[in-house]
Amino acid sequence: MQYTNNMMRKVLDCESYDDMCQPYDFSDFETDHGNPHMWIGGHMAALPCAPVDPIFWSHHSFVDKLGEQLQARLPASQWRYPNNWNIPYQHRPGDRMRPFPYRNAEGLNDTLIGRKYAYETSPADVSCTADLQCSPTGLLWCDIPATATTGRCKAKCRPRGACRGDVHAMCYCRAGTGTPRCVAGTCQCINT
Ligand SMILES: [Cu+2]
Repeated sequence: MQYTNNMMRKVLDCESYDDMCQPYDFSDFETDHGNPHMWIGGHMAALPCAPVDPIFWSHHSFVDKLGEQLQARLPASQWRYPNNWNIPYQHRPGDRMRPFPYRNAEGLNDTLIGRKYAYETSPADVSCTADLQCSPTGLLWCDIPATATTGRCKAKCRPRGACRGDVHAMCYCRAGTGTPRCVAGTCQCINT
């Protein structure tokens, strides 16, 4: 969202996590991510309350996805939180990420923070006739109206998310967490 090809190229051409953060006080990664906060304005333009705007989550998911794409290109040895004398206060590896119970460097460790996110790029052409055309990894589905033969690729919902009728294809379950089912308008993962 709001990213040009050049902005994405600047991230994906970085040679390490540290490289992406340089210079620490004003990196392109930070600036290019910050501009949509200001253009959108309102809550988005104020650090303490930006997350109350729903678009915050869409924007930051994309920023995270860019980082994940760079990580996939680099050897693991280049994806380390920097530790040197010129890192600003509150950004050092051992500083706390308030209000969360984590330190900055721990943010790069999916196991430690108990979160593992998956990202999928929308197909260039979102018209579809089958789920597999939308999503090789299963995060998207093909929504075909009852009165049509072609539909559009859309994101699935996670457990407790809303779904329609008994359209099980709208629901997503991580591997090993059960079979996705739409039950009375709510996505569930059912162990069979
Ligand atoms: Cu932000």
